[in-house]
Amino acid sequence: MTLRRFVLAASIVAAFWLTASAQSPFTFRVVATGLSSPWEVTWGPDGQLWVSERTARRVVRIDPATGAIKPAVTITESYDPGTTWHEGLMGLALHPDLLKGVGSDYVYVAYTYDADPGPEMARRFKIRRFTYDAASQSLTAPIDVLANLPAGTDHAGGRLVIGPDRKLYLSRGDFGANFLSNYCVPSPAQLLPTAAQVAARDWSTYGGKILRINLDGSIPDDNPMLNGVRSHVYSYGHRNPQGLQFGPNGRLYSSEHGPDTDDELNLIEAGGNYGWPYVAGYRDDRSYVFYDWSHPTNGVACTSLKFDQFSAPPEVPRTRESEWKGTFTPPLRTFFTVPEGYDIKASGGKTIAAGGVEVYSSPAIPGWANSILLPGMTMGRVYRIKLSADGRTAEGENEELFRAANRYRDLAVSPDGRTIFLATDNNGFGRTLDPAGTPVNAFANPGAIVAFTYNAVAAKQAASRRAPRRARSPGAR
Ligand SMILES: [Ca+2]
Ligand SMILES: [Ca+2]
Ligand SMILES: [Ca+2]
Repeated sequence: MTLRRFVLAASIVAAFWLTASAQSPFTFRVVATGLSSPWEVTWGPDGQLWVSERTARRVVRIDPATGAIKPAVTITESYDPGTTWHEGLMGLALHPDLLKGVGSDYVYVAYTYDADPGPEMARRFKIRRFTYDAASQSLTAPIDVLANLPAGTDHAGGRLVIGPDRKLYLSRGDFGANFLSNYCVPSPAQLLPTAAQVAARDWSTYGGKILRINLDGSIPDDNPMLNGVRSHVYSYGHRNPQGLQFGPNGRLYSSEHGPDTDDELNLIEAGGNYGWPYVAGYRDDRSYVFYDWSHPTNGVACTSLKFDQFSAPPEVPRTRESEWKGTFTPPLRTFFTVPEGYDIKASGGKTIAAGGVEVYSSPAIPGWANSILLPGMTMGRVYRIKLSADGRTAEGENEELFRAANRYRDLAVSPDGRTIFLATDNNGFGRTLDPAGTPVNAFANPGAIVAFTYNAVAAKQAASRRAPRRARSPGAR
């Protein structure tokens, strides 16, 4: 054996030992750092990771092997005041024919902007299409697909995907209505557009919705009729649906932030009403009651009331979940539904702050095919939820993965199914848990793309180490 071969063999053994000695079947690496609020990460047909940076207002392409960051465009019109995490450049979706040489090299983005040319601030949201120029590796020829969508300072949704039907799907939140600084703003989540509004291209009811949009921005002929009106609205009754992804089964899944309980995983179906603000999670009257702060009774002005997350004065109308008789589509799973009589104020919230979703469909990781991967931003981990064969229900326990002091905002899976890429929040907003479960607000890998790669050999060794464990006798503890 030559020295070179020996060194190579030794390094392979060392790498093998290091991998195998770790209990996890996944090896971790930092792919790229120095990003500003990476918000969407998606695998491109060019073998690059396409990333939107919410606060930097850029779309970048990142080489998953070297971490080299190649800016494709900066969208100066994208508006982010730097004081919330619900504004700026959010959604990013690649046309299914991108780089296939058929003249459809399109990339779609979704972002907040100021529609008022003067000093006034008129927050709106839009979908814009760019054409990718492979020679210059840049996004060119911007065209607005759909503009003048409503926006706010909170709960923006903002995830953008293209379905197998080649329609754009965009999630929109309720803009924080009836909550915190927006407590006098009425909830848009149950509002449906009238025929007159659609004719006038007035999209002001589109908060708390998932929209389905033709690639040219028009309303698809086969969108659901809701209250006798066809619009871009595909489903409604949403609070803050930040995750949106189609599975290979053609089904559309969404994650949604709940209030103090009941973040949700939903199967999105045409015309579905997902309950907000009348219902959080299941219609079970556990903990959540709808306080309609924006519509106080007895002639009281909302602005004269002091908002309190846990109790409301008598002038604020309240509706228990069971009192609302609307048609309701329950979630596939909640994170988490509390027991009867749970005291949120005393015992704390039970949410995970659900980030983007990915439908895992590869055979590469045994047992994972047909699962949802769902980051919990405040939990410093990713949840894996197994779906039933028909994709209509969630089965078994959640598996918790990739624990680190990171706020995982979004994820992507490599085509071989072995690597999960995760985009992380920057320091400055929010908190998460470190692997020991301690709350932290300084993160392990802020503003980064990190990767976990499955190692079949390490997985097999970990399994064989676990196998011989003998049953303990009852008194052995
Ligand atoms: Ca993604
Ligand atoms: Ca719901
Ligand atoms: Ca409930």
